[in-house]
Amino acid sequence: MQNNVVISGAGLWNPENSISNEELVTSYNAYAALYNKQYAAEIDAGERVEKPFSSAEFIEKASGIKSRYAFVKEGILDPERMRPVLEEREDDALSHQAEMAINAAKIALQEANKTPDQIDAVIVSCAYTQRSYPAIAIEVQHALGIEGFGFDMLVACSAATFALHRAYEMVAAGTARAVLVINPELTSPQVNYMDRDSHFIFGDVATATILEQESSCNSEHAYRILGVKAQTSYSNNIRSNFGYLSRVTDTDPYSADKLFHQNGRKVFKEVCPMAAQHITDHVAATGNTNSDIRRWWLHQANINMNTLIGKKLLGREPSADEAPIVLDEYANTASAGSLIAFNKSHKDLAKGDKGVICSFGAGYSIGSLVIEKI
Ligand code: CO8
Repeated sequence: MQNNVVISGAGLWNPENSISNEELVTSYNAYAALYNKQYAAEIDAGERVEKPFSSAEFIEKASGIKSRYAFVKEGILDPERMRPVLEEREDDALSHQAEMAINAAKIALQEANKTPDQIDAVIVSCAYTQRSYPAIAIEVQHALGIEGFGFDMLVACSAATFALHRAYEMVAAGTARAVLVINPELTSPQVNYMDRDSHFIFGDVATATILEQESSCNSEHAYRILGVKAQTSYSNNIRSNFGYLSRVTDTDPYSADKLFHQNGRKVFKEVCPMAAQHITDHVAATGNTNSDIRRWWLHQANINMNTLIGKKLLGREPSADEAPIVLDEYANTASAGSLIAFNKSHKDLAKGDKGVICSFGAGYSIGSLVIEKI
């Protein structure tokens, strides 16, 4: 006997600081000019590669990104630093990621009409956690006064959807009455702001979602989960070698391979057909066809990817109302993109409208939920 499971609340929090393409390109180009001047002799001798210049027009055209939020802006735009400046906090102070997570969680709790005593589990799921243990989820659980248990999950781009799947299973099985899933995507510390190909891609944000039994739901906007589907297929095309072994492999823990890097063209080519097929199969498995879907809350990595996937799903380009885009304001926020889109555009749906939340990217990983407004 399975419980019907609903999404009963969603929360979105973004930092105050925004960085435009123009600001980012100005600082990158100043850095590149400094670099090329400093290593002019080696570059002339063919021993070192000259840094190419970046362009705001390229970024917007190739990705759809116009700006991104940064948890801390200081340092990112400094050509002598090219990474944010975060202060280290004492062990007994709230951690950076827990702070982001709590900001989003409070909104989700309010939207779901739930108090902390009605939540049985907390999952913090994102592309990176700032420490191995204790789990950020347990810190959040403690700070919010939630009983039960919490744990962290890392699934890169699909961290949010895969965590929603785990929450769905717990609520369906009755091992938790309600679960709080949070995605504090603090990506800026892992962005290589010295790499023209990727310096513009990511932004910081936190999303949170409450899942609970349909029988206990008393929120204004709730969505029954009709099905969940996940798929992974190993690929090195999106990779970060950052990890705890750097200390013993005697390698530079801050070298470029320890930061986000990708073969963007290959990712584009390989992930789009996989994602479109995955979604079509999933929608069919719930007894629907793609034309029955009122709204598509898709992963937000690149606007051209979303257009292509939309065309494969519908046989035509989806409208902004059907498949909302948040990339322009938020950039790629690792796993949170589809949920930012959900947060910003779900309240206008009518009872019976169906939608798909879907992530795709690093791993490769694809995760989806088919939902219906109740
Ligand atoms: N300014 C000017 N020119 C540039 C720039 C720039 N900033 N960057 C590249 N170029 C140049 C290239 O060098 C190239 O020049 P040439 O033709 O002379 O070689 C030319 O522009 C075209 O470059 P590309 O072929 O690379 O350009 P694309 O049109 O393919 O666009 C994109 C590049 C935008 C990266 C695109 O390929 C893309 O978005 N692909 C999909 C990427 C994707 O989905 N990635 C998944 C991201 S992973 C994720 O979502 C979560 C991971 C975990 C989180 C990590 C947090 C840090």
